[in-house]
Amino acid sequence: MSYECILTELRGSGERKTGLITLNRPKQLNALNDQLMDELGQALLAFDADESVGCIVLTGSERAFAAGADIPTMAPHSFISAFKSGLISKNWETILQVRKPVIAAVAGFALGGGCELAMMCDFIIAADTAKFGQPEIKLGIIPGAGGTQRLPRAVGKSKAMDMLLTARMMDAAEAERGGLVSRVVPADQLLVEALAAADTINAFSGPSVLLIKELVNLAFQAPLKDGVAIERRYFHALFGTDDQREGMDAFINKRKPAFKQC
Ligand code: DAK
Repeated sequence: MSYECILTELRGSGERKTGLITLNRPKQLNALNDQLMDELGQALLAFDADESVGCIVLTGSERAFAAGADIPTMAPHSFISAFKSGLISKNWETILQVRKPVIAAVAGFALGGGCELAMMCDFIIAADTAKFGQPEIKLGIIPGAGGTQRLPRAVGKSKAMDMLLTARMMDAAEAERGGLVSRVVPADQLLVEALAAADTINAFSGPSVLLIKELVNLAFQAPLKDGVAIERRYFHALFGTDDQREGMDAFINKRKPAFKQC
C-alpha cells in the first residue's frame, strides 16, 4: 500500500516485527487532514491484521508529532455544515479499534488533535523536546477528539483545566511528572527507545499482551469490582495456553522463555 501523508515500514530483528508509522506532512507540522487520518486508519488496521506484527509505533518528525487538525480545512465551516458533514470525524477513532499495543513516540509539538491522537495511543514516550497542549481555545473552539476527557484522566483536573483554559504548553518534563507520558528520552534516542520498548513487548506471549491492553482500557470504563472479576477470568484462561507452560517452565529451569503464541 502506498501513502502520501504517512510512511510505513516494518522494523525489528525478532520473529515478531514492529509496524512503524511516521506522520509525514512536514511543511504543515504534520497537521492532521482527512487524507492523513484516512491513511493512518488504513495503516493501523493493516498492521493490526498482520500476524507478523506484534506492536505499532506511531511517530512524527523532530519538529512536530502533529500540530493538530488542519486549520484551513476547518476554517470555512458553519455550524450547519460542520454538523451535517460530521466535520473531521471520519477515522479519528480508528486507532481505538486496534488490539495490539500502539506506542506514541513524540518529539516537538503535540497540539490539539496531535495531543489527542497521542493520548489515544497506549503509552507515550516523549523526546526531551516534546511540547503538549490543547490550544483550541485560542481558535475560538474546544477540543473535538477527546481532549477534555482524556487529559484530566491523564494529568488530573487542575493541570488539565490549566492547559485547556490557558492554552499553555506542557514540556516533556512536566508531562512526565503529570503522568501524561511514560518516560522522557533524549531526542536523538526517541525512535531507538520506542522501538526497543516495542521489541520487548514483541518477545512476550501475544495473548498476555492483548489482554493487558484490553484490561487496562477496561479500568477506565468498568467499576473496579467488575474489572477485577474479568481480570481473574482471563488470568485463569491463560492457563490453557502453551505460553503459560513455557514461561513458568523457563523460570523454574533458569532459561529464557521462547513464547510462540501471537
Ligand atoms: N493546521 C494547518 N497548518 C498548520 C497547523 C495546523 N494545525 N499548525 C501549523 N501549521 C503550519 C503553519 O501554518 C505554517 O505553514 P506555512 O505558513 O509555513 O505555510 C507551518 O505549519 C509552520 O508553522 P509556524 O510557522 O506557525 O511555526 P512556529 O514554529 O512559529 O509555530 C506552532 C508552531 C505549532 C506553535 C504554530 O504553528 C501553531 O500554533 N499551530 C496551530 C496549533 C493549534 O492551534 N492546534 C490545534 C488545532 S484545532 C475532531 C478531531 C480533532 C480535532 C477536532 C475535532 N473530531 C474527531 C470531531 C482537532 C482540532 C485541532 O487540533
